[in-house]
Parts: sequence; structure tokens; C-alpha cells
Amino acid sequence: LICLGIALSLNLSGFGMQNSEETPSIIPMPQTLNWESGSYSIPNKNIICFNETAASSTKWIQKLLQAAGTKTELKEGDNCGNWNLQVDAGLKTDLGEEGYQLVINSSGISIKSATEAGMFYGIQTLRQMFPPEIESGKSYSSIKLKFVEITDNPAYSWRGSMLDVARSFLSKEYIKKHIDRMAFYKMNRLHLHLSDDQGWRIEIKKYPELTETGGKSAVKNGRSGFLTQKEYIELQEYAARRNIVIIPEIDMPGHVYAALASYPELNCDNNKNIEPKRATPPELYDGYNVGWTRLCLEDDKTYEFVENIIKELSEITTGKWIHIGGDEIEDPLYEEFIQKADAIVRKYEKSAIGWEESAKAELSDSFIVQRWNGETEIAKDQKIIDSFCKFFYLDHGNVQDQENTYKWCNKEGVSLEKVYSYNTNDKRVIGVEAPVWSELVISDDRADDRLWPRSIAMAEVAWTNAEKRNFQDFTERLAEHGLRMDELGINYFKSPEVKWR
Ligand code: TNX
Repeated sequence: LICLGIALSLNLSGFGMQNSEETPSIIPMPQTLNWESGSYSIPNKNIICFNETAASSTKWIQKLLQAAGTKTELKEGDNCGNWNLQVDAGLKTDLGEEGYQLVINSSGISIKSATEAGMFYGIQTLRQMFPPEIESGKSYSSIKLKFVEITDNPAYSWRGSMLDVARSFLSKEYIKKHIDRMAFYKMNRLHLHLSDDQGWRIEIKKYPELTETGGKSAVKNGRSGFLTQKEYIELQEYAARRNIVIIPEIDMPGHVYAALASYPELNCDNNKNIEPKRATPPELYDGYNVGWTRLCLEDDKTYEFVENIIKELSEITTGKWIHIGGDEIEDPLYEEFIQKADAIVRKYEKSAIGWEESAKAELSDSFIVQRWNGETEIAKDQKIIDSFCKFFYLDHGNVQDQENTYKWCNKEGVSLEKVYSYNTNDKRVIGVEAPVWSELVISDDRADDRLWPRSIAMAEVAWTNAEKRNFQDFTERLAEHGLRMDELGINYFKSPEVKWR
């Protein structure tokens, strides 16, 4: 037995493949993955064979091959080149909405899927088999791809990331980078927290002061600014090409100081009743308090405002969802507000999402509840996105007592292992999302540090079935991805749970 073991390991490390012996580290772990002996050397001339529905995906392969420094030719058909890309709706029963099959053998590389999304994900998996250096555009002369057969599709349809651009703004350029990074790990929902007490970040043509005034503030030492509708649409298109839907959140009826400062007539009694006492708007707010401002729910003007905002937002949003916030507020008219806001969102042919407190109200079937502390009872048929603060609040420390992090939800912080350990049997859950609140996340570097690598752990939790997940194995694969993150210029936190290379 020992002899056999030695022979086997010799065979694995000594023969079969020349030089690169390591099996590539794929994250998220595919549902079925079989490495086989042998490898395919990418030739100097490549023919990418594709069917019509796969046409738009060929550009990603061309991009990969550009980095590999080889020539490519495109050819429409089936099995007409060493690369074969086939998007065929008939495969939906086998591969699902986002699944793919990737095969590498002596005749080349084949990816099949039922949708462009599935094809895109097959290509992301393939990309992780290339040397990390291609991520920064360095060219590579001889690339060998280990023979493999993968059939893959996600456990959850909601694999989200949330950026709080309200407390401290993040630029369009940063958001694009974030979209690229999310896509690499097969995440598909980008939730933008676009308004809060400290700032309003999306242009609304009907209410120009929201950005003229409310766009100029931020949390202390944070960045102000806003996205024009044109920029928002540009981001949305950029994201869509990478199978990512942007979900805009306007937080209501609490967390609204920036709006109140911009339009003082939205205040009840000119704000005299709210704590802590603030001067009459338009003085702006740069502090850290939550739950101290509210829209005036006894006033019809408020509903006119809410409807106009949702109307404009739904006109520029291609995704199905509008997030209405609903967190951290006590108000006798709260439930009525949530129901009305839900109805307005549906009137404009979108579905509403709200933080878990919104489940106190009677919600429509399409309403999705985003759970963060699990203290609210949620109706038995309601769809849920899990963002439990204990597992997913990335404004908490990567390790205990990390500088500039919160710890109200978990004094030990939220470690990589903690993120990875999330699991549920709750059938209502459609997926998970990791938010980065930005009271203390006031620069791109800090955002990187909080997001990475913990978002990668979340991505695997969201994609890979629970029985196939193993933290030890994950950290080993992640170590290799450190090299990729280096090439991508990500200022990731060097978590002590990983033996980084
Ligand atoms: C709670 S949980 C918030 C945010 C804060 C965050 C800070 C929830 C829906 N809201 O307003 O930024 O804590 O960790």
C-alpha cells in the first residue's frame, strides 16, 4: 500500500504533465470537477468556433488569448475549431440558468451552457486555469491547460455584494473594478446603498437639490459625490455584460437626513422633534448616529416624494428590484409606509426589497426581505436574502480589534472562517449578500481590505453546495488566489487563516 502510495504520488508529481504540476485552484468550487491526466497546450493559432447565441461571449476568450499572446480566428458553427462555445437554450434542464459544462481534452476546450450567463461563468472558471500573471496583462508564451471535465451551476440565485456609497462615496471607476472582481467569483447582484443621513448619491431630475445639497456631504473624513443618471446607466450596462444586476437602494422612511436637508419641507415640524436635536436643515450631517431621522409619514407630500423617486429610479433601472431600505426606525405609521412603498414599487413594475424590519408589515409575495439580525419574524412564504451581521457584515474586523472597524454585532469581528461557516436549511432563502457599511470605510484601500478576501468566502458559500464546502481546502485554494489578487491590484487583507504565498 505504501509502495502504491509512493508510486501514485510520484506519478502525479513527476510524469503526466510537464512543469506545472499543480491543479489550478478554482473558486467557487465547482459542483462536479474531475481533473484528468494530461494537458492541452494552447497553440499559436486558435480557432474559436461558436454558435450564434454564443457570439457575444467570444470576446472574453479573445481577451484571454490576447494575454496568452496567440492569434485567434472566429468561426461560426459547431465543433469547427480548437475552442468550441455553444449556448443552447435546450440545455436549461441540465445546466440551469447560470450553469455550464467545461471540458478540456486533447482536441481543445469546449464550453456549453443554456444562457450567456452560464457561458460567462464557464469562461471565468477557465480564466482561473491560466497563470495569475495574465490578470495584469502580462503576456505568456506557453500555456498548458490540464485536462478536466466540469459540470457546474450555483446553489443560490442571489450572490450579492453591497456597497454603502452614502456614508462615504466610491467613484464610478472603483465600482467598475468591484464589478470585475465580483464577476471573477461568479457573484451576480450589486446592491448600492444610495442614500442615508450623510449623503444622497443618485441624480433625481425632479429633485435636483438631492444631489446639489445632499450629494455634498459625507461621514467625517469620507468622500462626497454622486452618480449622474448617465453614470448609473453606464455602470448598469457594464455590470449586465458581466451577469451582474445592480439593485438601487433608497433608504426610507429612516436614514433620510440628506434628503431632509435638501428639501426642508419634507420635515415634520421643521425637524424640531428629532433627536439628537439638529439645527434646521440645510445644515448637513457627518456623524455616525443611526435611526434618528424620518420622513414625515403623516404628510401626503411624503408619498408624492416617494412615488416620484421610485418612478424615476425604476425608469433608469433594468433589473427587477428596487430596495426601499426600511431599517432602524420606530414609527407608528411604519407598517403602513412599507405597504404603500411596496405597492408603489409594484406599480412601476419592479419588486421591492427591504431590510428585515419591513417584514413587520404585510408584504406582497414578490417582496424580498433582507435579514441582518434575525430578530424579525418573517412570513412563511416570503423570499429572504441572508446578510446576517454575524456572518456577513464586512465593516466588522477581519480579526478582532482591527483598526477602524465596528464590532457591535460580533466583538470578535467577522473572520474568513465565520463567513465561510454560514449555512441554512431555510427554504425561503434565495441567497446571501455581504454589505460593507462605510462609516469607517472612507477610502478605496479600506474598501478593498474589508471586501477581500471575505467576499470570496461568501461567493463560495453562495455558489457551492454545502456538502462540497470545506474551509481547509478553501484556504489552500485561496492562497493561490492571493497571487491573482496581487496581479489585480487588490489591497486585500492578509488574513492569518491563510498561508499566503
Ligand atoms: C446597521 S443593519 C445599519 C447601517 C449601519 C451599520 C453599521 C442595517 C440595516 N443598518 O445603517 O451603517 O449598522 O455597521
